[in-house]
Amino acid sequence: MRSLLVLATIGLAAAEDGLSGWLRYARIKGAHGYHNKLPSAIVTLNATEGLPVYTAGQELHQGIEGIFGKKLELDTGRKKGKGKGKGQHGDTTATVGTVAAYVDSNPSAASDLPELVDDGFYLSVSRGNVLILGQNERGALYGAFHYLSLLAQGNASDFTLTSNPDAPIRWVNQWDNMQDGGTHGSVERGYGGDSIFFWDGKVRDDLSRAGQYARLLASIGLNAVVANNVNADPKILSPENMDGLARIAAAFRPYGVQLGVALNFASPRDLGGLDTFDPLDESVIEWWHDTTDELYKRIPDLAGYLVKANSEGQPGPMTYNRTLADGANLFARALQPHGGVVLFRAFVYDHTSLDEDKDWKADRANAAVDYFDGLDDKFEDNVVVQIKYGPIDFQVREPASPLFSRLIKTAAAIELQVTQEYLGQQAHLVYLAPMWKEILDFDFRVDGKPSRTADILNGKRFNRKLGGYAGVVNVGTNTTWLGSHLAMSNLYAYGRLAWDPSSTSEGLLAEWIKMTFSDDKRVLDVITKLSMESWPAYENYSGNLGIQTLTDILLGHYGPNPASQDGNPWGQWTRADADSIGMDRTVWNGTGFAGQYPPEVAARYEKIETTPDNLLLWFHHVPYTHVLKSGKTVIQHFYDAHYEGSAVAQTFPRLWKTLRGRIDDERFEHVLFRLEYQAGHSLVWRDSVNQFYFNKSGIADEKGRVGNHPYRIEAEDMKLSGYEPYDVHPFEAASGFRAIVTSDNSTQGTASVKLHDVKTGKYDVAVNYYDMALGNSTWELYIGCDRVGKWKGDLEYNLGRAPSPYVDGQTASRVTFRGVHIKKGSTLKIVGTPDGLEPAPLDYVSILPEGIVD
Ligand code: GCW
Repeated sequence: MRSLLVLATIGLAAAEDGLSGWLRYARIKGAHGYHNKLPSAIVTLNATEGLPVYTAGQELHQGIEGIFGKKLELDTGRKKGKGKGKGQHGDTTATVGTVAAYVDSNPSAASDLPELVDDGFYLSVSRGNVLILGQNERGALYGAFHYLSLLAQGNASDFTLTSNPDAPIRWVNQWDNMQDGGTHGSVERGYGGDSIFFWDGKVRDDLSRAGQYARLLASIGLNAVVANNVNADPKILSPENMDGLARIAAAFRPYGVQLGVALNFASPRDLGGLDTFDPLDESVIEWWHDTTDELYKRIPDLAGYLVKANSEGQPGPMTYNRTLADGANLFARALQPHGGVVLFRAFVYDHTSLDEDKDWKADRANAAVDYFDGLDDKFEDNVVVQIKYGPIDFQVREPASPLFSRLIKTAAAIELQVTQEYLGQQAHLVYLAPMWKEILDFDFRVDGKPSRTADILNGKRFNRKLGGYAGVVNVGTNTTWLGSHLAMSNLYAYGRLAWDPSSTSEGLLAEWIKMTFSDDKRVLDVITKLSMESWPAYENYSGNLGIQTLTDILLGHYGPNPASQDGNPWGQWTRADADSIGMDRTVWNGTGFAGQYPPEVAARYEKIETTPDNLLLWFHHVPYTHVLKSGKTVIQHFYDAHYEGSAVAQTFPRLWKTLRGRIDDERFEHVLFRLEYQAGHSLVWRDSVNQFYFNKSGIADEKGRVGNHPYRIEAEDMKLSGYEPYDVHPFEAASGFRAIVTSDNSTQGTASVKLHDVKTGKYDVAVNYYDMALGNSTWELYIGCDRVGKWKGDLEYNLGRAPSPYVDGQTASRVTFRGVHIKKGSTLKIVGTPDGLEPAPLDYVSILPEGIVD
């Protein structure tokens, strides 16, 4: 017991599972020295248990005790505020409440207080006296979290700050299914475990994680969560589930986070038993009004609705030849009496009829602007059109969606994706703030005037009241929330950017690192470096020059598979052939997409010369030999970028290892495992994409690397017993296009080779294998009689990325044994033991001299 207590008070070496995210309130260095700069008591004004001002008091209490070991007196019974931050406690006080509650007791203070908008706060710290005032209760909580964030970063200096959110809509979308199973399991495109909200078709009994989630979200200024998937199950609106939703809303309420609900457009028919869901039909209108009233009876502060209509098989107004505005307004009108808003998604396209072979001008990228054409003045005031940042679908690089510049009267929100669907699924570190910033800072030049995306979203550019941000987050029951500790920087950055899009990517990272790990300079430097290099590296090894993430778009959206982009109606085309590549989206000769932008921008994208290299293939179809502004040809850029990007990924685990002992072992090992995996998988990406385009174009790599791997021994070239060669599909997902698999599912296989050409010495031995989600094969590597290592094919349990049953670029993985002593002429042997339907597949072994990775 005693030792437990000691551990708890030191708080340093304790294992951490990530559950409190950046809100750890961990003791900081020299904590005691701050005590005289801190308040001695907390006073909450008009606090009601279960509402944000009350929560703010609790957080301040808990936070200051955690960070500094100073226990404050907490006075929650106070009805009236006192003088500026001074309590009756003799010395210093932190006072927290709404402006109204404060002014009520100090009418003369009113003139000194700044203008606050909804959710804004005023914070003043003066020699331990702290005044935290919110425009509303939620704002007061935001102010408290802000103060605590500074304290956790070791900043207790005097200052005053007025902080207003840039935009009112700062929502989270969860794509949580009510039922596990189906094509996506519990959370669609979620890589952090099952839904924290739903199980077995119902709202979970235990919603403690929902409350903890709301706490994290409130601390970064996010104000609503749509808990169920946009591919919505009509049953979400059954009376029992409405009761369940009310429980979720209750779990959120102490943090000022409101609940939103995603709707299935056909609910009046599929749940309500009507014979139609036509948005202009009286019975349908009435059904939605009644249902909305029912919901508000249970959840008076419901934020509103989110609707995906006429997209990817979902029903919508166009089923009845009605417009998208007719659809959106149906919900908007039902919500108006209650003050709710409807976020209506612009992600509308037909995934069944586009044909790139028949029609050079067909283009999915055109869909949103086409479908919303002519509707700008047709929407009710409480409709916000929610637009994905790019015109296709969360790719590693897209131009900003032109729809932002086409809706002048209609409010807009940007949809960003925190869950890394196309960006490594949290098994790869990819810090997304720099990418989001590029989109938010993009200037559309509407009417030749500055028109940054962020200023369109906050309503300033077109004089609108509503607008903002929606982030697809998809946390799950995993204690890391997203499946990876480092991925949480994306959630942090998302919330903070929605509050203030002028924040810098590095600045946000630094805050997050200090609160999540420590303010140790080395920790700060290493995580900053890794994170800031991660998006460019991922872009380099996944898809360059605006060609999109060259992933398997028909399966898990994870591993490389460039061919899957083309030849299907999903419209994520590259139009790669033997000579040329890229989508011609020009007006003069292509799909016309470039013309959807305002004239200045349209003119820039229309011409190759003025299109930036990083979007060249998004807008233009060019020969592989086309020379870029950089002076390289397109194909050589591909080769080089894939080598450069994967080389950067090799540095990640090495750098991370320098932090051993500077952060707790639990998180250290968890992250190291992922970074090692990423380094290996980045090589799979590099080789697959390079092989693919080499094979297509027949143009050799000037530097002689592609297809030339002198340190590799292909498994299919080894002496096999119980193993047999296997042609991999897609071919480029295997070195030499082939792998080996055990001859049946129950007998071991052996692959061996005599190392005649290897000089005696120390080597890193890397083995590339495939870890399918069909079993847990075991592999053992021997050099001579010594077993160098043994590993299991259990990544499907250890990495959250989408599971796959195939031998392909998604399951291709690498394990490396370092510093292995090898004698010339010794025998290398791998014994594979299949399990379930996984036949211990092997691709190749690399015997690498020090400093070489291939
Ligand atoms: O990115 C695609 C995803 C789908 C998703 C859809 C959407 C919820 O692959 O899983 O469905 O977009 O955004 O609606």
